[in-house]
Amino acid sequence: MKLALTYFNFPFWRAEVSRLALHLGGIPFEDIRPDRDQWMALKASGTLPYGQLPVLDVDGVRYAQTGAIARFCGQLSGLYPTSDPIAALRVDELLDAATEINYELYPTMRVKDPEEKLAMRQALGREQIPRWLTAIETRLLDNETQAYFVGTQMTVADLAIWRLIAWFTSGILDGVPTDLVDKHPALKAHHAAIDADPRIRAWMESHYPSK
Ligand SMILES: N[C@@H](CCC(=O)N[C@@H](CS)C(=O)NCC(=O)O)C(=O)O
Repeated sequence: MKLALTYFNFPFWRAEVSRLALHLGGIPFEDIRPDRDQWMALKASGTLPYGQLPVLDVDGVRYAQTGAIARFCGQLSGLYPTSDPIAALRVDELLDAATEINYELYPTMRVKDPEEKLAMRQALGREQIPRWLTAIETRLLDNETQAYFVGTQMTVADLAIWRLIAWFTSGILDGVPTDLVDKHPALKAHHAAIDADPRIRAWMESHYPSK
């Protein structure tokens, strides 16, 4: 099976979850990272099913949507519970939660006025994001091990939430406090553990030396 995953050259959860799943599973894939001009050309080409990234080409056929791609890559790489529908349900739930949290932030990215943007982000940092973090942390606490969100092994849900939290705490979102996760010790510990996984560290250091 020939795979090509296309997304921008930064470790945003939408693509990193699948890039890393394939990498950790030892599944060869072409890692395509368009620059701005290539992205504009790709968008204009009409070949993106929903006009957005990420997309995954499988034997020349193009597929889209973050959650669908993450599940598929997770299945190929052993990071998705293919023989346990209940565990799969929980992984799917977390991928969908990540998508919804992401959508909370999107409107703020289109706001031109810096003060209005800051106020929107501060409100999200005070209300919606802490609520989402509490909900996600509860899922982690509900799991038997708490080392992972589902079962006793890493899944794509762990990778998705790890990168999502890295986004919130990176400081790139002006107005969103970078210490939000400090009030969620289990989530913070989970994040630190995934971040310190030697295979993941090696990937991050080789692809994004500053992170
Ligand atoms: N529903 C899509 C949303 C993907 C999405 O919003 N991608 C953004 C990049 S993070 C994008 O392509 N934005 C450019 C655009 O919409 O023109 C998914 O789940 O993958």
